[in-house]
Amino acid sequence: MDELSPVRFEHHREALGIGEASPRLSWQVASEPGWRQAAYELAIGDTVFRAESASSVLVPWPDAPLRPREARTVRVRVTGADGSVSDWSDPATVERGLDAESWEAALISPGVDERGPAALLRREFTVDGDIAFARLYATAHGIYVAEINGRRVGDDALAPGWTSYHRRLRYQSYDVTDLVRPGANAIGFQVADGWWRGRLGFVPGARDTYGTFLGLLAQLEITRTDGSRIVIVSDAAWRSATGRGPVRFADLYDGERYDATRELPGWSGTGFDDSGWAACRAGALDVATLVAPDGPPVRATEGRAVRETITTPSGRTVLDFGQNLAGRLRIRVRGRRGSTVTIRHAEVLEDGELGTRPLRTAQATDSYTLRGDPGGEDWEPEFTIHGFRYAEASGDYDDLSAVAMVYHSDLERTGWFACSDELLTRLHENIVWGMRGNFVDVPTDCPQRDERLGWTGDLQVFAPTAAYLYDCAGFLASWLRDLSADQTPAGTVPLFVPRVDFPGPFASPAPTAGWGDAAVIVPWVAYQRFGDVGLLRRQYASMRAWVDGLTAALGPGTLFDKPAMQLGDWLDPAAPPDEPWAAATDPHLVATAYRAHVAELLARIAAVLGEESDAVKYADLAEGVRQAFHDEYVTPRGRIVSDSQTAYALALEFGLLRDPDQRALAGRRLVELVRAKRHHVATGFLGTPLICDALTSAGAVDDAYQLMRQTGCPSWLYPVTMGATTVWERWDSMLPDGSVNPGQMTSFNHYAFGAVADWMHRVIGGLAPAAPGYRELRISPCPGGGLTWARASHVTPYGLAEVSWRRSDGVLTVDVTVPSGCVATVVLPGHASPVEAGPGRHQFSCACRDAADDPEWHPAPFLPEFS
Ligand code: RAM
Repeated sequence: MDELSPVRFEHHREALGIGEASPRLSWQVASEPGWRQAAYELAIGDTVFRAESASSVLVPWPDAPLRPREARTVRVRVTGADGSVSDWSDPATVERGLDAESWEAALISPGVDERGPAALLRREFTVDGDIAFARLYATAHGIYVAEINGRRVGDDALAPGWTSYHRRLRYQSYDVTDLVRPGANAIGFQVADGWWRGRLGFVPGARDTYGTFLGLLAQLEITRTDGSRIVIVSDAAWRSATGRGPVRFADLYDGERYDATRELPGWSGTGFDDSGWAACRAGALDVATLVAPDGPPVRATEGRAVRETITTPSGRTVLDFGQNLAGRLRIRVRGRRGSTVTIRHAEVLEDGELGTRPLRTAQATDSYTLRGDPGGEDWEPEFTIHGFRYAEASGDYDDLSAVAMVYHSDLERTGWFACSDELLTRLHENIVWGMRGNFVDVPTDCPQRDERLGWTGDLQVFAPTAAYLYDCAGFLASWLRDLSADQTPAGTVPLFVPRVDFPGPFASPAPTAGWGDAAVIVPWVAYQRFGDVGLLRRQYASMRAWVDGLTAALGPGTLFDKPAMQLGDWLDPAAPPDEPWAAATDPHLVATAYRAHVAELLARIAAVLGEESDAVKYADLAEGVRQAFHDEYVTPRGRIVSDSQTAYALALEFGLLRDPDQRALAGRRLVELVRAKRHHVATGFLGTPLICDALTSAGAVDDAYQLMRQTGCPSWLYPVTMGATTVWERWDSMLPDGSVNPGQMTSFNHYAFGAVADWMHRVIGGLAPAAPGYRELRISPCPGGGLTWARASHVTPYGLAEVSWRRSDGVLTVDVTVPSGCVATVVLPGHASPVEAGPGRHQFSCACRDAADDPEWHPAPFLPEFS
């Protein structure tokens, strides 16, 4: 009979301490082909709720809302249209966190506060009676780690993560039942500067972004077997020490200095003498700003061994982990007490030495002073993170070994892709690593230099790829809440979320196309991929504020030509290294195209939400802006000002050309331009995600393949041929001679150009959503580029979908898996009439040209050759 997954609550991977009182429920069915769900039953505790419904994704919570702290166990079973009834699923437990009224704790700060070292805060307490279970709820101004009776609480890192702290401060809920005991207990916290007041951003000297004092809010609730509760809260009775513990210094950018000779054994246990410590100061905190997580925390997800130990030309020891990643080293070292090991991190080698210039001012240096244990000692920093592949170890020690611990938001992997071209497969792997390195609580541009900000434009282009590779629905939902919270009163979306108002040109956000548009595009993508209409509803006011704010500033049917400064098609290869905005495409053309596109999307969103008059209003707006675009930038026959690949790609993919002749000419012109560059990339952040789709829909999929398979610089595969293990910020972050690009911004781990993976999944793999949440799929692989096989698989909200094709002897064979509850439209190359496929596995085949027959394109340039 059918197998059912346990129920999931909202988008939580772990449903302990959730914020929702009525969490929506989802499950997946593994069914026989042809089976359809007709009804479901949810057993919540002892009560069963039945609904005649085919839905299995984000169905409404049928019971009374959860009260704060309340836990429920939920099981599901389904009835098929054929009358068959499944077994009950395994139980899944949900537990709500606290609401604003539940907080009794006070925000406390160390009595003596000192910048740099982690502060220690502690108290002892007694538990009388037997313990049933215990929860710790905590957050900080800074980043924290808790210990109870000498044992670490939880396995997450960099808590509470980074949100728009003054508007939304996330707290964590931990099950600490196993750490507390009847009788005497102690709890201790280390709190370090983190995002709160550590270095943040690229403006020299920028720190104290959110405040000047560290703070801790902690509430430990111990429930006895008789149901009564003991509550231990942070308050002025806690004791604190700063500058006494082993963490001498900790900063996200600069690294951590740990002196093991200064460890305070037993500091988080009972009987520790803290009489010399200072009393804590209690401060004020608006508990209404406290929020529970929407997605999983940051964790170590993998440890990577040293691939090679290198002795550099200057005689230094550099460990190569063979993979660029975000994380930190876990070392085992033996040596003399008091001697220090220093570890510097970098993504590349330059002239055989650690290449730290791309880090700009981030020091990315950790150090460990040894206790001198004869058997060796283990250490990993807690309060920092680095983007690196190489680590240089120096100092006075006998021996040292290291593992690179990979840290990112602990999302569930849901998407895979591979094909017969090893370089393309490696590119895809690099894109996955680009996501891993940058989905570290916030979607950052890069993980290594003095930046690491939630740049809105980067995520806007990468969101479809991200949503395929990992279940990031909760992660995106959280970030979008910050986006809304951080919009200006005029609706302007900041360039990076959480918003940081640095002095200088970034002091207050100005409307920026492609970046601010994340407000509409990211929720739309999340809706398409995860089927969450509730998210659209929640973000709707934010979307409208962005679009209406622009209308107020620019007028209804107008160009987006103010302010003068737009980021445009950022970092196209024509832009000089230090003028990344100076792209080939007019930035106001780009901005106007985005404005029309986003107004159109908002009209569709309004229709989905039943906001009929808004749907008309935004459709009119879109039409007006399209007309303005047309009047200003398009010739009657269909040439577009700038005459660049990005200009045509935008016009074609955003549906800005209504006249079929104009569209046809624009498509042909785009192909000419792509060939003129001999299939080298000529697009930046905003054109790159569209170019392959634009070629494909212009009927030139072979040119898209040629572009995709190009290995010369600039191209997607050029970095792969240079040994890249992640996606680079620039097409040529490393120049062909192996030197590092001289530009100020030269990251080797930026996901933006990896947005092309979405085309790989949908067009090479042939796996695309055709209705929200993949309830309907479009399966239409387009073999080409000499590939002999490809495979794309994705765990949709309904279960696994897979397309796998191979071609030989003029025959294309396509194996397809359609999840239960879904229907696929299968379109085979050269076959005009699509076929419908229901849940289950199917095989199709058709005549198809052989891989070896794929046109090898011999360009006859229409434009001067690319140099
Ligand atoms: C760079 C960032 C980011 C980009 C902005 C415009 O500093 O790294 O990728 O969005 O500039």
